[in-house]
Amino acid sequence: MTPRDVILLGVPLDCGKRRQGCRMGPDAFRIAGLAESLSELGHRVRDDGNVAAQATDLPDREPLHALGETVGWTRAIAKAAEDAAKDGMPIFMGGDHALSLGSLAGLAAHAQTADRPLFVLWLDAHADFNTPATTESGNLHGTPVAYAYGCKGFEDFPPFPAPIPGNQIAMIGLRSVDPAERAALAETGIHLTDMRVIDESGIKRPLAVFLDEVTKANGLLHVSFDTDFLDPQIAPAVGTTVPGGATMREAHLVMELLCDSGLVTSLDLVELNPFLDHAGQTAQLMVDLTASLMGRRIFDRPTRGPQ
Ligand code: HAR
Ligand code: MN
Ligand code: MN
Ligand code: MN
Repeated sequence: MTPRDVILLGVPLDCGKRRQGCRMGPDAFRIAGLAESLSELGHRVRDDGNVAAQATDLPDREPLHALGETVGWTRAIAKAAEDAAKDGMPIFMGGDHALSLGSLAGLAAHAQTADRPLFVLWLDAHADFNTPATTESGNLHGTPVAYAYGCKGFEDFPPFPAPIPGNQIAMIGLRSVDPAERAALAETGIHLTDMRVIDESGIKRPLAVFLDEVTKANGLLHVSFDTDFLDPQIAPAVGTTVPGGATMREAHLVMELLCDSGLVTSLDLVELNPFLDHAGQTAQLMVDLTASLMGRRIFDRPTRGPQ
């Protein structure tokens, strides 16, 4: 893989849901050796430290959890994302998935300036397609894709720059989708790959179809990796575990194929809750998956098997 200028941005945001612990994520990724793993692969890595939460005087509004704080973070992260995207490949070390309200907004602004379409790959058990109006939990980590798609209901947030059309969004790994999300998704054209499709036909095909579209459009590609995409047996450090997730090899294969494509321009690593981890196993797995995305290989392809 061609060496990249990687910019690590810690985002200790924990306000997207009630259960706390994701704010320890950035340090867990650092301690698990994210920067070192990427440097070893030949990339130029810069750790810009943590993004600071931005104060806001927006009051909270029931039943939403921590609305004001989340809007403040969204502004701060969007600014950091837009700046970092000019310099290289940002990797956002979360933090819960509310982080992506900001990363997507900043990257969409960057894409607009670069005059290229922004594509989004959402690796997640969940669709995160609720709006502040439809969410039953009030947890805003369940909303970033709806914000980026331009759904109504986000009036308290900064207007999303250049909403992303459905055919530029793919979700892979789905196994927990709320009724309101299912109804809303039906009309969007978003590429939906649930776990059953993966069971029946493998994870490679839906990914390849989407990557083809990114290539044809000369798009930027943002990958948003929710730790709960992975099966909880291999990734226990998640507040909202859903059984039946991606296996170790399915996840590595996705990252290896993304690496081969050369298309990825930014990455979120979110929902890691180190407080729930077993001796750093989930943090380490997320770092290893990122290394696969950035060029770590068992062998160079094509591999010669037994003749
Ligand atoms: N759909 C549910 C809600 O909106 C659960 C969302 C959980 N989201 C995450 N990230 N853990 O994907 O509350
Ligand atoms: Mn998510
Ligand atoms: Mn999730
Ligand atoms: Mn399409």
